Amino acid sequence: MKEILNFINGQYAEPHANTRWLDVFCPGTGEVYAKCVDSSADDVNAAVAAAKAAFRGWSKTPVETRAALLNKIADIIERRLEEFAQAESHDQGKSIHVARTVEIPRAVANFRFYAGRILHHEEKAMVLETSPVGPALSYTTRSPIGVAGLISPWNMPLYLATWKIAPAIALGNTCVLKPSEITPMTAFMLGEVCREAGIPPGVVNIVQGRGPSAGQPLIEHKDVALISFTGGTITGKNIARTAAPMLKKLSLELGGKNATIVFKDADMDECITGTVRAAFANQGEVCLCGSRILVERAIYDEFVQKFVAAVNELKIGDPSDPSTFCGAVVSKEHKEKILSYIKLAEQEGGKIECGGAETPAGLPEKCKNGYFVRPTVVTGLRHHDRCNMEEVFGPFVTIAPFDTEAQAIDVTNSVEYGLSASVWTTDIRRAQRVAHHIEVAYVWINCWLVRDLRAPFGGMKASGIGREGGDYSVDFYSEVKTTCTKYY
Ligand code: TXE
Repeated sequence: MKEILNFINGQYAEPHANTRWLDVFCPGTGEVYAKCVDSSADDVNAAVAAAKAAFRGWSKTPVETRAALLNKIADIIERRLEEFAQAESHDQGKSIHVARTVEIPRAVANFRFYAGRILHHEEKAMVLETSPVGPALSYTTRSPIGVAGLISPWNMPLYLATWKIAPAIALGNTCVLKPSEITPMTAFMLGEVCREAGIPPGVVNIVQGRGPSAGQPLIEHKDVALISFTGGTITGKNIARTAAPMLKKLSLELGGKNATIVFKDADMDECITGTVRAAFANQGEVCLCGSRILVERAIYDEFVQKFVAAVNELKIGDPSDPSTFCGAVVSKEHKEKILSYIKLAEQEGGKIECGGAETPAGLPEKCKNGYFVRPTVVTGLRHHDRCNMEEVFGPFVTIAPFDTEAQAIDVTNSVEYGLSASVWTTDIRRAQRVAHHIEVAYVWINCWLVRDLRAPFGGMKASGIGREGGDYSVDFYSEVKTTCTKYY
């Protein structure tokens, strides 16, 4: 059976005598297909020590060299794209089509983007004419910070791990990544890529294992200067409790309960296609998925009927089949969590319009024990019901009517989260007004999940602290210094 090891100081670390192992499941079949090291504080300490030692050299490495090395990582992942896509789909349950066309290409783009970004970076200098000492020249410089602790989730494993690693090392930091213990495979493969690319030992370290055993010692480590975390809000709060008193730089990208707001003048066909994708892409396991659909009452019945008809057309099944839209959800435990919300929706008086708790029909024999949940649409719930307030993070969506723009805004803002929303209308002034008044960090108008690496990304309220992406990542992964000199 494949053994997933830590990658420390440029090599895979041999398991020690008392290594604890975790089973790694293939969500599409329910079978254990690998075992993964459950690292301890000792492993984390070794990784941080390697990162700290490597920082001395890497932080002084010219940007041209760093950029070239990042581009080499991108080239190798691109060359091995199919292998990475197969591994991601097998490990996570997502459709191979999504892994091939979106997620692995995005991992490549993460490295290329930050390679280019550091080559084109400029800082400001200015002459301060009003200085009491006469003119003074003030300029800013940027320095790497040290060892970055990076903790990534299971929904887009390589995509989100590289979203953190690429800017961290591009800006001259070294890093220790702790991927999700549920989906360790592609991060494991990344170690080999770093070695082949010639990344100096210790610049990228990967420690595998569970949050309490491997993640906690990483965030508590005194030599870890900054932490970037993507995951659940409860874990994020715990990380903040640990890191804040240690004055670590912190970026938290947490959960969401995102509204999809549909006005009666929306282009119905475009809107149905877009909102179905927003609800069920990657089995609903995207923090940006629109899981609460609010529809203006005049078109509510027509919308529900067309939306449900479109959902019934989605192909659910074998993740390795490129025509599959919804693959398996990530784990048995996560499947049970989603099913518990389907049950709760009924207890709260909701009507299951399609989907439900039964296993989907027509699965191939090899997928009989996989973790599949039918895309489920619920109507008839009240806005304050738990199914409308809590993040489910699966193929589960609610639809409810609204009467006025003000009500749509109030309902959107009534949850604790503030990650994203989409607004569907042909009235652009209304769209921009609504976008302005809703408490979320990312709004799409007549589209969903159009992402650009230059755009800031993060959440407000319980969806997180800070932004990453483009200049925001440059700011997060570096320190700015102002130097002021008497000019003449
Ligand atoms: O996430 P966790 P879980 C949401 C989603 C999901 C819920 C729980 O609603 O159902 O969170 O998922 C590491 N110190 N999202 O439990 O635990 C953990 O090992 C340091 C939204 O899987 O937050 C993993 O690497 N690290 C989301 C990472 O945190 C710790 C994506 C995320 O896992 C730790 C995933 C600790 N004490 C889930 N405890 C999004 N925002 O995209 C855990 N971890």
